[in-house]
Amino acid sequence: SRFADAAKVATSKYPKTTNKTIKYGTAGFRSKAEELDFIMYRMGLLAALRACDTKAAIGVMITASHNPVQDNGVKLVDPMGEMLAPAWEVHATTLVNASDDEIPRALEKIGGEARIDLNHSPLVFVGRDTRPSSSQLCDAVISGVRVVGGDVKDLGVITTPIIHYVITCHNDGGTYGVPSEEGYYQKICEAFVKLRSSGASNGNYEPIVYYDGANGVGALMIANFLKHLGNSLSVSIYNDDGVLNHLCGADYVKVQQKWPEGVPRIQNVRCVSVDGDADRVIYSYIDSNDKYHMLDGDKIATLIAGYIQELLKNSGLKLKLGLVQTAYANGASTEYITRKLGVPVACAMTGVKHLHHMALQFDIGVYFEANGHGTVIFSKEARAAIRDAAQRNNENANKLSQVLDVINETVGDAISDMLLVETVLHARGWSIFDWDKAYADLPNRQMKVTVADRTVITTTDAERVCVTPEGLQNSINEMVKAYPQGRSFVRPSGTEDIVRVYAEASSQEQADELAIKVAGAVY
Ligand code: NG1
Ligand code: ZN
Repeated sequence: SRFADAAKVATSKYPKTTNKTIKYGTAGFRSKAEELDFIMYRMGLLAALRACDTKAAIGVMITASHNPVQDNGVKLVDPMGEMLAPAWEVHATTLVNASDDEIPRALEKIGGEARIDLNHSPLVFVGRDTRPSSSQLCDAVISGVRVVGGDVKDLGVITTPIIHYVITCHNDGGTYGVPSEEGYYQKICEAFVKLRSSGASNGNYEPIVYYDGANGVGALMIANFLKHLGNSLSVSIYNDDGVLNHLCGADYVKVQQKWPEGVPRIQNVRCVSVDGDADRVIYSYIDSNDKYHMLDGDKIATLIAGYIQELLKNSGLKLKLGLVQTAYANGASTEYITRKLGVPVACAMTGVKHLHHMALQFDIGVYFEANGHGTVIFSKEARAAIRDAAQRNNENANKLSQVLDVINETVGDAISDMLLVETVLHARGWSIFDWDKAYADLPNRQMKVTVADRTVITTTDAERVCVTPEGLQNSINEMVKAYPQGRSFVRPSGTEDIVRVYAEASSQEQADELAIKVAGAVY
């Protein structure tokens, strides 16, 4: 077989170390770093095949995002920056579960099914986060690509959103932007600086943020952005050399609802927390009464949607704006955006690929997970209409056109999202307090439950309703009834071997109580 070497290298350098069945999940493959060598190698093989299949460059990102430093993971990026196509998720699962000897046959089969052209010379971009394990795992990916004759462009330590951007620009011939890290900083920062050229302060808005880098790649990369921001925004960087995601970062702040360690606890300062690969962002602040407040993906989404809606209205452009959330969106945010702002809301399953897909139904789709992962996407027609009106000196369309350049449409980016939030606050003359008071979050609680087999739980209606095990949804309904403004749902995690429980109610005590009760019913 053409792929005979792939088996040889597997046996000698990257032998399979487990017989457990492993699945390509929401975030690709993720586990303890020491279990990943053989998976990485095989993902290198697969990426090369996918590149032949699409006749375009493919990306491989090595990261376990917000998970602890001992973990790692890998996910493939498709040619236009999308998540890997579902059929290839199945191929990934097949390839990873084959024995070392079966690799050539598995590759033949995948190649045959996809009818790929093996004469194409595959190109694969690889990138990795700052985990100590990432460099070695990256070498395994590179071996995989090379063994089937592929070329590698190693982007080194980089954020997830930058690799998505570079892949997109490379494959579309530079239409979306210059296909390099530097091109990314330039595009985004130039637009950001222009949008506040009349002065960096405005009303209650002060151009100062504290930045919690989660001790990861986000802490390194922000420095590159800052080189292009001049005096337009002052960013104090914290958490740039401790343990990754430990007691800080976007996931910690969101789930624990706590101020990140390592950032000075100063009242009324905006603190921006990113996660371990810088694709999620959460804001928080301490008010004048020393009370802690957290502004999550829902708050960010409503802020952005509200601003875009206003620019659209004032520009006279007739474009359909919509917001996409998941079941984790705070009930108060959904209420606010539908009733107060009159922007239509759709609910998608967890995982950005589902949100992204659903956002395509709008001319302008804002999508965010409550955990701070999200962005805004524009249809081709919407983009053309905005650029065209901007050229005809429509002032609001011109602003919108610059806002478009601050956004990474290929995938959510913590840093680009931060610059977008800062842009809206600046335009409105708002402090973080002004932003926060748009609506009050319903108190809520998230819990993890470990069960023998999480796949026995299946759901429908964008994960808001449990189908199996039988009777579970009825029990949840009964429990929820007892709580004013109560809402709760359970779903198996797509990234960890656990079941997640979510509950909200009119007080924190009640939300906690409801979550514990529902968790009890799952266990
Ligand atoms: P799972 O483990 O399927 O809940 C988590 C996040 C998702 C998404 C993925 C990928 C929550 C509740 N879930 O998925 O939103 O970010 O990880 O990283 O935050
Ligand atoms: Zn992440």
